[in-house]
Amino acid sequence: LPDEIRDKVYNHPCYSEQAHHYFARMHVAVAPACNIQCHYCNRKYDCSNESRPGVVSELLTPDQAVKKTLAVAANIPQMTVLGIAGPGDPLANPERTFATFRMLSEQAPDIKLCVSTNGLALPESVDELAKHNIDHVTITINAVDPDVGAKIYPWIFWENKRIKGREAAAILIEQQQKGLQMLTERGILVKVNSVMIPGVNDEHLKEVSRIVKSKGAFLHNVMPLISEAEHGTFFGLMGQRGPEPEELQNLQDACAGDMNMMRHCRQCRADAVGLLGEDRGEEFTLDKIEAME
Ligand code: CLF
Ligand code: SF4
Repeated sequence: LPDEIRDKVYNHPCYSEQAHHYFARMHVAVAPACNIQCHYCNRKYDCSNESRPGVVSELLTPDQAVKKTLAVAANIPQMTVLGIAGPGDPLANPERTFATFRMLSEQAPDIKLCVSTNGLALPESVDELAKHNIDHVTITINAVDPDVGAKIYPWIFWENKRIKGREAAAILIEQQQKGLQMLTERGILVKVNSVMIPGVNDEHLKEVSRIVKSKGAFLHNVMPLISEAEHGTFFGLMGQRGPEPEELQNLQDACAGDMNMMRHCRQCRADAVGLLGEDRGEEFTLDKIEAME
């Protein structure tokens, strides 16, 4: 890797396979609202942009989030990255998300800031992201074809209107691709997350991988749809299954021909704390942090 990129990834546990053994990340759940609807989301829980659907995260104000981040950083020295990944879409909550980033870049300049988004509001947010020295942005891209997208996204909220169907998917896809290009032009590393939905976008994700690579995405993370009855339904129907581990691996292998693939994602929750795969969130809930003071 060129030095400039190595500097950005060596201590980011999601962007470097190596790093995830030694460096930790934490999420603060400051972003409750969302501007789109995904069929696999039931809104009561975390965004599966990044997070395991079906978990309720501790929702914080920006001030509480800063307090929590500083307390965790004081207790977990390997904590290098603070991410905002839900429970809704961070960029659909710009005041809360950017207030958190602004305070942290002043009070804890050594912590890297990271964000994950569905991409609808990304183009209008790129300047602000760059202002906070954000080097890592994840966009969840499940389709590049509006006909496929329409099967995944029933509607978006766009220019004060609810738009449905193929038209909605086309706008979302255009915004995602535009945002991706704007970020890579500025040297911001982009990871693309895709949710693999058997029979809906599984074959199509190979094309997604080729296209995002050609636009400069650094890493592609294909995650399995987690479908359990209590997490809601897909298309309003019970029984949309998630992929088998072997199907997921075959797709990751097929994409790996032209793209760096992330294979160590743990689909962490919107308030996760610690090394990937170890969740220490329970040790650092707000009441426990207040009790430490
Ligand atoms: Fe969080 Fe996401 Fe940043 Fe990582 S998680 S906002 S890029 S700091 Fe990482 Fe978790 Fe997988 Fe996300 S393991 S769900 S890829
Ligand atoms: Fe749910 Fe996330 Fe989709 Fe919004 S982007 S509808 S929070 S899964």
